[in-house]
Amino acid sequence: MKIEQYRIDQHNEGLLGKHNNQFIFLKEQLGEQGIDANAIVKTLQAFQVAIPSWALGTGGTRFGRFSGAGEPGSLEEKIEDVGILHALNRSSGSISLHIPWDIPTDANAMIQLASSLDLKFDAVNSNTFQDQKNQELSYKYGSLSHVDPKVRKQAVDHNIEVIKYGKDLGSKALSIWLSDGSCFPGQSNFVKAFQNTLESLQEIYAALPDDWKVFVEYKAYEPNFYSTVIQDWGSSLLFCQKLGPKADVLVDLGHHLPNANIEQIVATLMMEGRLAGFHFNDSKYGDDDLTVGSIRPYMLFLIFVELVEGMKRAGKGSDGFAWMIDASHNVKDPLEDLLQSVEAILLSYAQALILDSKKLEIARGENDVVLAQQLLQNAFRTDVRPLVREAMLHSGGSLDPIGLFRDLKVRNGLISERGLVTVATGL
Ligand code: AOS
Ligand code: ZN
Ligand code: ZN
Ligand code: ZN
Repeated sequence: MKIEQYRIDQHNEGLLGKHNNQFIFLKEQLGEQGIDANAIVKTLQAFQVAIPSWALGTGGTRFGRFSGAGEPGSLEEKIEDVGILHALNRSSGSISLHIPWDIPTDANAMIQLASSLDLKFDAVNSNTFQDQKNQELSYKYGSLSHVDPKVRKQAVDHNIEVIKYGKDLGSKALSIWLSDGSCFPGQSNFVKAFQNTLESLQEIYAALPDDWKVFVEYKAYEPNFYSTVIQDWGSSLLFCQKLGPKADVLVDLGHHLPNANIEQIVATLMMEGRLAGFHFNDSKYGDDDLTVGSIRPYMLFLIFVELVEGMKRAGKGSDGFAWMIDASHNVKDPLEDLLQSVEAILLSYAQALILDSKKLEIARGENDVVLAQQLLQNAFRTDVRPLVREAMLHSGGSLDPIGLFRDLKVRNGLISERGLVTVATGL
């Protein structure tokens, strides 16, 4: 199933009058504040967020899973699904694969299919948090940190194999999320676990092609509930610093202890030039993997304020970082949900882009706390949806991606093509 351009254009025609009125009104308002709406639209158009292959099917919890239908059963179908999203919003131009959930047996065919849909391959993800069929040694007690060097070697070899798959697809980064840790006090020697992990990571690092990066993701807890080897941004940064310049810290929003000041973490990592990018999602309690912006949109905005500042300081555009959605959904259509997530990311980015950062700096210098807060909240409370819509329109996307997805009955089309296939994904 492919969404033809004329369908998008036709649908846009009906919405254009209303959209133009809203955009012109906002453009005038912003113009009065010295902000160039067209420049912001261009910046938004350049922002691309990767879609993980595992978010395209209905997720579940350890209590069960309520299947969706017409979900992708093969890598080809996963690529096609991301193609649908990208056709609609023109902001989801890449797919992130998880090995061995997605083994690209014919890399050239996958590249061809992806480029016919205007897609690239984002970072490849390794998996040493599960045992696979016919796997010789178990990861029950860890992988890169394991007490047994043979298990560590197996995990290192797997990561090196993932790099090879990624190379064939044109990926430029390996993402490592390590579930290693312990469930009970006394189970693990923290120092040895760190050192074993470092040695393993060093071997993986040595196998990275010159133009590659390795992203080191941290997570406070789960599946281990007492300790995690790479538990926080400090541990992750420490590993990256010891590894070298090709290693950077990956921030997954759901991987923090409650109430952590994530925007400050982001500012610090950017200051050090060690932020790899993001796994976007939202959460109320833990690693809930909910739709981006559904619970704490103000926090997401504050994070984007730091990102915009950090990008300016580093002289980098949004293409200098790896942005990905890492969410999973139990009750929604995964494609509709991903459209909501991408929109939420762009909205926060747009709000951060209209912030008057010069005035903010002056207010800070004068300890004018009230004004500083007001500047932030003015930006956050501005309805920037016309900017995001204009960006999608200019890139050939839809003014109302979810509306069009529903009008075209895309899910029904996928069900008739694929049947009631469902895939279990998400952690
Ligand atoms: C797990 O909690 C992490 O977010 C990882 O990024 C993981 O590889 C991904 O969510 C797939 O399960
Ligand atoms: Zn993640
Ligand atoms: Zn996670
Ligand atoms: Zn998760």
